[in-house]
Amino acid sequence: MSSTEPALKRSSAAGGWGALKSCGKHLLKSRAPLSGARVLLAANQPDGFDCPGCAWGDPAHGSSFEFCENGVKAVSWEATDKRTPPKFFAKHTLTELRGWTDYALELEGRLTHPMRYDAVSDRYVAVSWDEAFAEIGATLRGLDHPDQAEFYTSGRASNEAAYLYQLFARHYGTNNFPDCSNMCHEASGIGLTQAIGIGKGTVLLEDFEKADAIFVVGQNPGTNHPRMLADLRRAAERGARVVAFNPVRERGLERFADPQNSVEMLRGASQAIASHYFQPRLGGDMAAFRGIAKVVFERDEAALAAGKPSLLDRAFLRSQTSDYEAYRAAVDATSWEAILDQSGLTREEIETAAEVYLGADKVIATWAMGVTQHKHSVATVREIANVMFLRGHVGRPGTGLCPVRGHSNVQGDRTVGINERPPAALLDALDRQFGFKSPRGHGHNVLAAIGAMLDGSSKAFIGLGGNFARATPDSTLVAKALASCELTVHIGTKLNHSHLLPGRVAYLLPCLGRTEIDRNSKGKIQIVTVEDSMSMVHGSGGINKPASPELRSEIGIIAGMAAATVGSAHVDWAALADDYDLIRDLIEKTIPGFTGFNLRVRRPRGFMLRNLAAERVFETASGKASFSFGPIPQATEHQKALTVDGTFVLQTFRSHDQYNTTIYGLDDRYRGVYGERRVVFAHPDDCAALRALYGDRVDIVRAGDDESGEVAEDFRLVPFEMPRGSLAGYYPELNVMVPLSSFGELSDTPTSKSVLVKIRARTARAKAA
Ligand SMILES: Nc1nc2c(c(=O)[nH]1)N[C@H]1C(S)=C(S)[C@@H](COP(=O)(O)OP(=O)(O)OC[C@H]3O[C@@H](n4cnc5c(=O)[nH]c(N)nc54)[C@H](O)[C@@H]3O)O[C@H]1N2
Ligand SMILES: Nc1nc2c(c(=O)[nH]1)N[C@H]1C(S)=C(S)[C@@H](COP(=O)(O)OP(=O)(O)OC[C@H]3O[C@@H](n4cnc5c(=O)[nH]c(N)nc54)[C@H](O)[C@@H]3O)O[C@H]1N2
Ligand SMILES: [Mo]
Repeated sequence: MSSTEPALKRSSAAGGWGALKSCGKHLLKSRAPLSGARVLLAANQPDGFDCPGCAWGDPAHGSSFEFCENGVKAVSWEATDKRTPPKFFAKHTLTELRGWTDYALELEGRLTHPMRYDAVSDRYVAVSWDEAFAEIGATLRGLDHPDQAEFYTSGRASNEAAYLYQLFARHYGTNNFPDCSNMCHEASGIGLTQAIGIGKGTVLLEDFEKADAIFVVGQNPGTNHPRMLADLRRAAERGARVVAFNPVRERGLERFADPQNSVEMLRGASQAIASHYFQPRLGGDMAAFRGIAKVVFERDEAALAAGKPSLLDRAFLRSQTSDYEAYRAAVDATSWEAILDQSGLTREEIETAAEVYLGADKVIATWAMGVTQHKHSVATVREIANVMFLRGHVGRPGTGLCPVRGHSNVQGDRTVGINERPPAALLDALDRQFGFKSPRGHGHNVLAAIGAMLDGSSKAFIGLGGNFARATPDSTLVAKALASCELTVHIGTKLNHSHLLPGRVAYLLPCLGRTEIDRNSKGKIQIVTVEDSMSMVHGSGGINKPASPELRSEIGIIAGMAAATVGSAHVDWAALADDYDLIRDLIEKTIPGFTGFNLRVRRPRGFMLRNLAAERVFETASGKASFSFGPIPQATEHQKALTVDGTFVLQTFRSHDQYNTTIYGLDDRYRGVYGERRVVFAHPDDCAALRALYGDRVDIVRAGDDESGEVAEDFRLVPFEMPRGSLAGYYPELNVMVPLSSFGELSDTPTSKSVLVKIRARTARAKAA
């Protein structure tokens, strides 16, 4: 790379001493050293709690604590001994608090009391739970129609909480379930359902021990799925190829030092992870995979011509797939010129990737937000599946499709009914079980919910966790949307920006976190369950004393609101909240796959939900694994940016010190950034050119079709190994740049990984400040 910049200061390997040091720091900063250290030992243990850090699976064998730096941060952040009691709110108006960063807000610690917004003093004031439930119920009942209410879920909610939540909303009369997954893996769910008949991955953790090649596409596991890195490392050690596709050179994908390996730690050694690292243009993955398919077909033809056996899994293609011929024609019709321009890779690179693919008997493909947050994400997911079908890499040990989920229970929430387009079978089952009539019309996803709040057709927002105002695109508009509501209710553990945008009636309801002991009225400890990325369902029980005696579980809060809104004639909400086994019995009766739920979940590692695609039973329209056969996009945002002078394509990603909108610290160690978050990464040559024009600190302005003139002010340019014409910066600071009008085809997912922007000199106002 032609670099005009000094070498970047970056730690040499992911994990290692840097990770250990960082853990100690976070335990201290969160003021949770003692309970924090104890609580860590219970993470992902059979009788402990499920780590809220990510959705990666737990090993089926061996029970030693899997060290994970970012799991430590997630756990200790919740186990802090800092509190935001009513007297904190007495001191600060919401207007004042809106001026704080989310980092500062969360640093204040755990919420302790149910609070109601008082518009006269512009403050939250403590109320009793009963008062809160009564007014929420009355306000919901007072709306003209249940479809005027939005029931948002963040994917940390347990199966039991999510099930009760959807039951409440459907009983009340709406399917409005905007969900964090709308901004996350929606394209994976849709693309996989089309391709293999189920919107989940087909891979078990054991498959990583058998694969010969693992393609990791659009994902930064070193930061976001550190426990996956351990599996990749083991695979690399036994000689499997790990092939990374990422425009940005991510340290965590390159090298990893295992903090559990003392010899390695002392020697400062580390293991190379990726055997191959390809840096496509943003949104260039579909083209790259199409290129791989092109090479595979070429090589197959050559093999056949030479009288050798076919390189394809002909038996699988013939008997178990549909539209193979159409796909083949689509690949033939795609020119190399288009593939190379869109992917930004060279023909040699694509041939190398194809050779790894062809050289492996068993291949796994994993992916995350680098694939799902573009306009053509569903098509990209399907293209990955297409390529995997060619050699039968699904439903065979050591092979499979693996969308790596984000929130620790985002997959489970969907399984138990958080779905704005519910299947009729689910609604029928609920109606039969409870004797009410569920609403049949489609409800709102995140984008539709924002639209409805903005145009006044939705008037109530209930948030089961999450930080809606910060996680969504177009932050300025979304703030307006929330504040214009008749009712806002947020169930959360710590204060965040969404809580500071009250509707006319507004409540902030504090709940137990996953690490905390949840006792029922008889003093019995209750457990909840979650489902990981490998469809394993297991129990989770807290071990810490609750942050405040006033806290209720999410389940208790939902039950309280529900009883006050729809009454208890059809559902005995209080009984369910007092015994989660009863909720699991209802899940067993109404959701397929949960036979013997209460028994099976108490087994040490829980149980796996049956995944038919993993058994090569494909519940698609054709009854077969289905190839897609559309063209690659005419032009990606990155290609467009390269043709317009001064325009860049921006992706928003996560730093090493954050969990989504929760900021743990201001460092991004693997990318060499310390003590700041308002940075924008660019190719060294782009960076030098921009600096020459505007200096080191710049503003970022929306470009493309968007005329809003939104500006993100005061970012420092940082050179990085990434393609020309692209920029990268942190979510959520840059969410103001993501327009509501730009979203994925079929998925409606905001295009957080490809936004057209321009760079300009700092504004006069900011310069003066
Ligand atoms: N510590 C920690 N863990 C987390 C989270 C967290 O914030 N912090 N968040 C959780 C959640 S909800 C989720 S969804 C996951 C997110 O996990 P990731 O998907 O790893 O999250 P991002 O940081 O958004 O990183 C996306 C990666 O994709 C790359 N990328 C961007 N565009 C493209 C593209 O067009 N093509 C390719 N090939 N690559 C691209 C980026 O350079 C970046 O490395 O992590 C979960 N785990
Ligand atoms: N620009 C841009 N935007 C993005 C993304 C991106 O890559 N770029 N990624 C998207 C993705 S993948 C996702 S998943 C969404 C995430 O969107 P959300 O899920 O809405 O956001 P989080 O930041 O995970 O939510 C954090 C809040 O959850 C609350 N919380 C924490 N633990 C608990 C708990 O146990 N119970 C309850 N009730 N509350 C709790 C705390 O109050 C905390 O402030 O953001 C999306 N937005
Ligand atoms: Mo996510």
